[in-house]
Parts: sequence; C-alpha cells; structure tokens
Amino acid sequence: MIKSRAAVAWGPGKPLSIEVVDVMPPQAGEVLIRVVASGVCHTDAFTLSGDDPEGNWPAILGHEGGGIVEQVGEGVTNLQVGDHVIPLYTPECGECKFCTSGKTNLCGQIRETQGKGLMPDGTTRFYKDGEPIYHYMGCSTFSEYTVLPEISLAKVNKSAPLEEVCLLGCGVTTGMGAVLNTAKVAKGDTVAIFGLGGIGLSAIIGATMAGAGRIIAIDVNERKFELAKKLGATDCINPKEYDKPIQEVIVELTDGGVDYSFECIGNVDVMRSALECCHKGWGESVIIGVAGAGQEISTRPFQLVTGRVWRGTAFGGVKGRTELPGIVDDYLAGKFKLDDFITHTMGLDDINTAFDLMHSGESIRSVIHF
Ligand code: NAD
Ligand code: AHE
Ligand code: ZN
Repeated sequence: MIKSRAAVAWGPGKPLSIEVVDVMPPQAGEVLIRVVASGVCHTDAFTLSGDDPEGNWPAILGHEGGGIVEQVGEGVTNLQVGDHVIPLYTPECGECKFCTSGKTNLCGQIRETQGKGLMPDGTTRFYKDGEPIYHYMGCSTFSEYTVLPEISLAKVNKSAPLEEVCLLGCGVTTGMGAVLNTAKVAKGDTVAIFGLGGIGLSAIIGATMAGAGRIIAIDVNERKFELAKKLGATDCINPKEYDKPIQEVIVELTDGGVDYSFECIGNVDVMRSALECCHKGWGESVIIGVAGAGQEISTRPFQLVTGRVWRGTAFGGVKGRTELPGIVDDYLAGKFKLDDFITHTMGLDDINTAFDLMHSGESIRSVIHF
C-alpha cells in the first residue's frame, strides 16, 4: 500500500478536497501508475455537479491524464515499469462483442463495474481512514497514483510530453475523432460546431484536417472566437446576436444547411438546433456533449424522415490501445498542436481554480501538474 495525494470529491456540488489517501497495490491484470499531469474536462465538472446518474461518492475524479507505469500486477503482459501511458475511459479488451464487432470503439468488458466506480473485481484501490473511495470513469487521474486495468491503458511514445499529450486522453481525441472517424467529414464539406471548449475547438482541428470548405463555429462566449479562427473556423457566430433560432440563421447562411454538425456543449436545446441546421436529404448531426440525468432530446420526426441523421460519439470513436499511440506520434510529427489549448497550468492544491476557470469561460483547458 502506498500514500498518494489526491483531490477527493466527497459529494455533489462540493469543492474537491486535497487528501492523502491509501492506494492498494495493483491486483491481477492491473497496473499502478504515477500520474504526471491531468487535464480537467467538462465531464469532471458535470459529474461533480451531481447531474451524472453514474456519480459515486466519495470519488477521485479526473480522466484526461498521462502517467508512468510504477508497478504491474500478476499476469500483466503488455506493459512494464517505466512505460508512458494514457489512461482510457473507453478501454479496449480486444475480445468482447463490442471490440470484435468492427463497428464501435466501445468495449463491454468492464463497463458495468467502471460505471459503479469499482475495479473489475468489484472493489476499490483507494481508501481514506479505512473507508473506500470510488474510482471515476476507470481512471481517477486527480491522484498522484492510480490503479487501472491493463486494458484501460494506451502505451505511448516516451518522447511525448505527458503534460501536453494528457489532453489526448479525452478532449482533443474526442473532438478530432468525432469529425474524422464518426462523421468522416470530406474535403469541401460544410460543418457547424456548437460550443468552443476543448472539444469543439478540437473538432475544428479535425474539420481543418479533413479539408472542410466552411467551418461555422458557434458559441455564446465570443472570447472563444480568436482561437477558433486561428484553428480554421471560417465563420464565428454568437446565437445571442440573433432574434431567430440559430438553426434558421445557419440554414440561410449555407444555402439549405450544413453537411455535418457537432454538439460540443451538453445542452439538449442546442442538440436540436444542431440537428435542424443540417441539410435536408443528407445532413448528419453528431452529439458529443453529455446531458444531465433526466434530460431528453426532441425534434419533429419529419426532420429525420427528410434525411437528416442524428448520431453520437464517445472518445471520438477511437480505439484507445490500438489507435491512440499513432495519434500521439501524429502530434510528435507536428500534424496538430496542443499548446493553444493549455491556457492554465496549476498544482493539485489549486485544482478547484481549474473548475472556476472553466465555469467562467476563461480557460480552454487547465492542466494539473503533479
Ligand atoms: P467546455 O466547458 O470547455 O466548453 C463548452 C463551450 O460551450 C463553452 O465555450 C461555452 O461557452 C459553450 N456554450 C455553453 N452554452 C452554450 C450555448 N447555449 N450555445 C453555444 N455555446 C455554448 O466543455 P468541454 O470540455 O469542451 O466539453 C464539452 C461537452 O462535451 C461536455 O458536455 C462534456 O461533458 C462533453 N464531452 C463528451 C465526450 C464524449 O466522448 N462524448 C468527451 C469529452 C467531453
Ligand atoms: N455517466 C453518464 C454518461 C457520461 C458519458 O456519456 N461519458 C462519455 C465520455 S465523456 C468524456 O469526457 C462516454 O464515453 N460515454 C460512453 C460510456 O460508455 O460511458 C450517464 O449519463 O450515465
Ligand atoms: Zn472528458
């Protein structure tokens, strides 16, 4: 058992509390990692707010990390001490019905226990004063040390700075992947991206890489527009500036609607706008944002009858163990940048500031350095 400094979420709506917790050794098929850095994603804030039906308390949140293998449990064959890894909230066992389907990056092997904040054997590796603390999204990267199943770790190039590529553990991979893998945007396509946080801005990177002809970026916070334009947005729109629904504005602007739209907020009303700004006959809208318990999407079925498609994506459709190492190599080869996204860095003690900066719209990503 080792001691670890960690940010503990004792309950919904409460600030995180820095504690020294006990971390149990990795069991069979598990790996102990030292977390070097972790981004703070809106999903961490979503769960902390109490809106997540899978919220468990107390828990150690964080799922956008980078770390180094410290110890491996019995039977671990693909990782060794010293390997650099990115935790995966979407694991890849390679054997389950999902992994072998060739149709999805979702893996079914440990999803049930992961959603309950537990390791695959139904117990936790974190304790405080003898009481268990729950894991989060199978990652719990807001801790100096964390334990994950081997199938939840992507081994990445050691020359990649973990303080930057941690963002590939969620936000950047999700946004880019949604455009390139899920929607498969093609050269010349017109796209609309709703919400310009870490996810939406990464979707702009993906759209630029795909050669999209027009990239319409939408946010109520105009401070996001400068970076959106730098990354390739051709039009930046603030819905508050119009006295009609934003879908009507976009349909008029694009001669009938966009080829693809992406909702990167988690707002069910915006999800509707994102669908309805798609072109009749073929426009596809991809939901990335996560909405709270009890919320539902709606539209007139006629929107779908007339050819629009509504879909969703998790982790950008990326299979973490097989594909993430290549994405890290693409980053090292200069195919896209990450430093624009890291607007703030801080130590674990200041982690609550990262949540404040997100809520006030000042940050894109805060990265915690351990
Ligand atoms: P963020 O808070 O950094 O960015 C959200 C952006 O949306 C902000 O710029 C905000 O100003 C803007 N916004 C809010 N309300 C708006 C409105 N009504 N109209 C237009 N813009 C609006 O969040 P993020 O970290 O980029 O995450 C975005 C969403 O994606 C969250 O819901 C998060 O939980 C989800 N997410 C999903 C996946 C996945 O795999 N599906 C992965 C990561 C994040
Ligand atoms: N627990 C929530 C759902 C949360 C959710 O949709 N998570 C996304 C990743 S967000 C990353 O920032 C995801 O991967 N979903 C697929 C999955 O299997 O969780 C709820 O509503 O219960
Ligand atoms: Zn995330």
